[in-house]
Amino acid sequence: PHGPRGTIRVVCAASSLGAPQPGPAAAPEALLAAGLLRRLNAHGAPAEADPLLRPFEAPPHGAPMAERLEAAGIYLRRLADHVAALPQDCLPLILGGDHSVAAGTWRGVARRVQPRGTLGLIWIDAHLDSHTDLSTHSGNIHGMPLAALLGEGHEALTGVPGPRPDPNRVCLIGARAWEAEELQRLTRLGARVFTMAEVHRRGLAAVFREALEIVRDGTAGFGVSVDLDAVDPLDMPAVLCPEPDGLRAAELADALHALRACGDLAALEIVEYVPERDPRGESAIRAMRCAEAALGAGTYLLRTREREFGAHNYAPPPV
Ligand code: B3U
Ligand code: MN
Ligand code: MN
Repeated sequence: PHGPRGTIRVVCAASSLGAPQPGPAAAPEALLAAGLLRRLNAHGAPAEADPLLRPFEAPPHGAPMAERLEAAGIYLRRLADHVAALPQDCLPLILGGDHSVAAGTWRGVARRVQPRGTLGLIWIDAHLDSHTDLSTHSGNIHGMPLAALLGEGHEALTGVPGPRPDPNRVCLIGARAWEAEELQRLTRLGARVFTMAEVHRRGLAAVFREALEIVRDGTAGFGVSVDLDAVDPLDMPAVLCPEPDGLRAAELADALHALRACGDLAALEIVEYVPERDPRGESAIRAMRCAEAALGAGTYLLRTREREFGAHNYAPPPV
């Protein structure tokens, strides 16, 4: 009994507007070709994919920042509108693209949650992504989306329609490479940064449990944004900016498994995969395992299926 409702909706944010290279725009197609929908189905998570959402205008990667910001701003508004308009009882899975797409994704998701309250956010990343156009060292927009979501930075990014997440309900996990301005900003705003050092000390399971408590406390739902560069390059070399000493892929999938029990998971986002750096497809499989772990048969789907068929008529599929 798999209808269009109570399903995973895959949103293909095929943009590299925020990256120094075009690679990540090819990720959604590559992951679908590698069997993402079939894998989700096999895990009891009926899934369907929307057509690719590509930028209409993409200035060259070396273009001045003002041009890239303008193009990104137009794209992010389209992406946010697309996500906001998805049916209430589907669970969006947003595939980047580089991480700049998050500045659209989470405004759109926050609009879906808004009638019930605010949105919490878990940001799993080697980096903090909390620069503005004024503080950035690299000029790359994928280093700015979290600051933008929290209301700081260029209007092209901060002005995407939708509520901001409460910074006190934002947690970062896996950070190990940042510039001082970013950490200062997040500390001032009140976000919780679980660095890689803390993950090593306490273990990912304990850190993830605490992060879930923070983002679910007083919110109407929460999202998880997975930048695949959070994973150690030994396991996940096919990313734009590999940083040594990261999470093990299996450890991350284990932690994400906890999301199956979260009926208030509002969306999952997976970004920064670069297919051209993955000739044997191993990084793709590990990326897809994150989605399977988080979105396989569990409370979220059970709840939406119950809504569709009535609690007494619905038998969950075998896992
Ligand atoms: N903080 C650096 C590095 C970086 C951020 N996000 C990625 N890399 N993927 C910057 O470019 O802003
Ligand atoms: Mn990132
Ligand atoms: Mn990153």
